[in-house]
Amino acid sequence: MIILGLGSNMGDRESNIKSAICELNKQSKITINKISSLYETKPVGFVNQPNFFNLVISINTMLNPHELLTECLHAEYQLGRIRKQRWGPRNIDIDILVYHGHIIKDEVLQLPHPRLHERSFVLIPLQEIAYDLPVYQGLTSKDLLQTMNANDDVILYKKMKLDFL
Ligand code: PH2
Ligand code: MG
Ligand code: MG
Repeated sequence: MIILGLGSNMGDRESNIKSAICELNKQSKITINKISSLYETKPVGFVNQPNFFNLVISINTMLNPHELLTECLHAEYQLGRIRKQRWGPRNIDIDILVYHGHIIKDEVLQLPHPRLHERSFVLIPLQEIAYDLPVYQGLTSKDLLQTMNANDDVILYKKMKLDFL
C-alpha cells in the first residue's frame, strides 16, 4: 500500500486539501483508492500556529518513490505552496508516509515517514483506511494508537465526498 498524508493550516483549509487531491488525481499515473475523513488537529512541533486539517489517502501508482515525491511537490507548487518555516504554517503539505515496504533514507526522502508512529493526526485517519497495515516496526496504526494517551488533539471534522473521483 502507498499512503500519502495531507495537511493545511492556512487559508481555506478544506478547499486546499480537496484541491490537492484533485491535482494528484489529474496525474494519469496516480490512482486514488481511499480517502479518510477530514480531521481538525492541534499543531504538533511548533505549537503557536493555527489548527490543521489533516487526512490520509491510499493510492496506486507505477511511479517510484522519488518520482512520486516529485509529483507531490508539483501538486503543492500548483496550489501556490507558501511555507516559510520548518513545521510552521502552510497552505498545503503532501507527504509520502508509506510506500509498500520500502525503506529509504536519503537527502530528499525518508520512508516510512520518520515521525509517522508518534503523530496521532496521521495514525487516527490511517486507522480508518488501513487499520491492519503494519507501518512501524511491524505495528499497525491500531497497535500504535493503543499505546498512546487518549487526547482531544484530533477531532473528526467531516466525512469526505469528492465528486471528481
Ligand atoms: N505538519 C507538520 C508539523 N505539525 N501538526 C499537525 N497537527 N498537522 C500537520 O500536518 C503538521 C503538524 C509538518 O509537516
Ligand atoms: Mg509534513
Ligand atoms: Mg512535506
